Amino acid sequence: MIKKVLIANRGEIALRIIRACRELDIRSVAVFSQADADSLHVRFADEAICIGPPDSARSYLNIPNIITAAQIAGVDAIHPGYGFLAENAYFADICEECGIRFIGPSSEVIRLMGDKSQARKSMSSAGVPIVPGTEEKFTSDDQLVKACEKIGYPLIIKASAGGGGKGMRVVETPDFLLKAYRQASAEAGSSFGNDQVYIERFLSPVRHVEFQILADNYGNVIYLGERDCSIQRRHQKLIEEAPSPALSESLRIEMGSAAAKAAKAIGYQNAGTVEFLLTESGTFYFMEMNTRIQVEHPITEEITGVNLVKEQIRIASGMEMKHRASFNTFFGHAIECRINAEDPVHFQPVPGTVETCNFPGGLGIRVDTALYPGYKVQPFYDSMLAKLIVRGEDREEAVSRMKRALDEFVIEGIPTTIDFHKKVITDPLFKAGKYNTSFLVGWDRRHV
Ligand code: MV4
Repeated sequence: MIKKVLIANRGEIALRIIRACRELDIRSVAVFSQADADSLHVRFADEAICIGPPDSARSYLNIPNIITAAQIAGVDAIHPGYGFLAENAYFADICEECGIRFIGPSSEVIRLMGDKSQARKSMSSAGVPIVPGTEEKFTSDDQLVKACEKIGYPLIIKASAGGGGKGMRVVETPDFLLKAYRQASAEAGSSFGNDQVYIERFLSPVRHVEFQILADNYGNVIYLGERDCSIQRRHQKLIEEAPSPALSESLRIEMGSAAAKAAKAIGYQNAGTVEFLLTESGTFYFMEMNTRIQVEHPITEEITGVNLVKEQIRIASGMEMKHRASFNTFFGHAIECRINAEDPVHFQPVPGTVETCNFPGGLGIRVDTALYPGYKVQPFYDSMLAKLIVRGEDREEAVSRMKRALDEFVIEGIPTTIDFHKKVITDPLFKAGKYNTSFLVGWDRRHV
C-alpha cells in the first residue's frame, strides 16, 4: 500500500492530488519553488519542501532536487500531475530505480506514446484506425513527394516528439511540400531535440474527441466516456464537454472499445486518454495517446462519479479495479471553462496580483483552483487561474448553468478570459452543439 505521496507539481492540480490523498488517508508532500512559498498546495499538504528557484527548469523540472525531496520525506510514490515531468519517461525510470513508485504508466509505455510516429504504428497493428499517412523516414525528396501524392492533399506534417502544435505544418498543395517539410523538421529539432516528423492527410472539418481510460495492473481496461475538446485556440483547449454532442450511443461504444483495445495492446496501466479526430460522417481516427491525468479530467468525474486521481493511486498501489456500476453509466452533462490570466485582445499571459475574487456556487458547480485574494500570477508558469466545471441534467441545463456561474465569477486585479467564455457559451452554434476545431478561427475578427 502507498502511505505517503510526493506531488511533483503546483497550482490546482497539486491541490487536487492532495485532496485525493487525504480521502485515501495517505500523507501528502508538496514541493515548491521559491516563488510558490505562499501557495495553497504548500499550505494544504502535510509537508512541504522547497526544491529551487522560480524558474521551473531549476525547480519543478529539476529531477535530482525532486528525488532528493522524496527521499528526505520518505515517500512511497510520486504523482506528477500534468505538464512538467508527467510524460517524461526518464523521470519515471529514475523514480523506479530509486524505489519510488511513479503514479502513471510504465516508462516504456510513456516512451512509446511520446513518439507519435511509433504510436501510430502500434495503434495500426492493434487494429485501431489511424489517419492515412506515413511512418517511415524518407531518404530522398523524390520518395517524400511520391508518398505524399499517395496520401493526398491537403496534408499535415507533425513532429514525432511533439504534440500541441509545435513543428506542425499544413500543406495545401505539392508546391509547398518540401519547404514545409524542412521548416517543420527544423522547428521540431530546435523545440524537441528530435527533428523526426510524420505526415497525415489533413482532415477538415473535424472534432477532437478523446476517451478516458483506466487500466489496472491485472489487464482490466475500461473506458469512462469521452470529452469533446474541439473548442481550442492556438492549440490550447479552452472549453471541454462530456459527453460529446456529436456521438450516438453506438459510436460511443465503438470508439470507447477502440480506445480500450489500444490501451490493452500496449500493456497500458493507470489513467490515460486516447485522442481521436472525428469527421462529420462519423469516421474516427487515432491521433495520439496522453499518458497523464489531463487538465480536463473533472468533466469525466462529473458524469461518472469516479474520482480519477483516487483511482490512479489505487491502481498504482496494486489494487485490482472494481467494476462498480457507476464506472460504465454516465449521468447528465458536464462542461469545463478554463479561466486564464490573459489580455483579452492578444491572449498573452499577464502577470499581476488578484485583488479580490468570488467563486460561483450552488448545485452542479465545481471550481478547481489554487487562487485566493492576494494571489500573484507568476510569469514563470502557465496562465491558467481556475477551471470552472458545471454539471447539469442535460446539455441545455449545463450550458445555462455555465452562463450563470460565469456571471457570478469575479476576479479583480488582472485580465481574465471570463468575458470571452460568456460570449462563446451564448453563441448560437455552441448552444446547438454544432462546432468543430475551426470554431475559434477568426473569432476575434467577428467579435470586436
Ligand atoms: C490534425 C488535424 C486534421 N487532420 N491532424 C494536432 C495537434 C492539435 N493541437 C491540432 N491538431 C490537428 N491535427 C489531421 N490529420 C487538425 C488539427 C487541428 C489543427 C491543425 C492546424 C491548425 C489548427 C488546428 C486546430 C485544431 C485541430
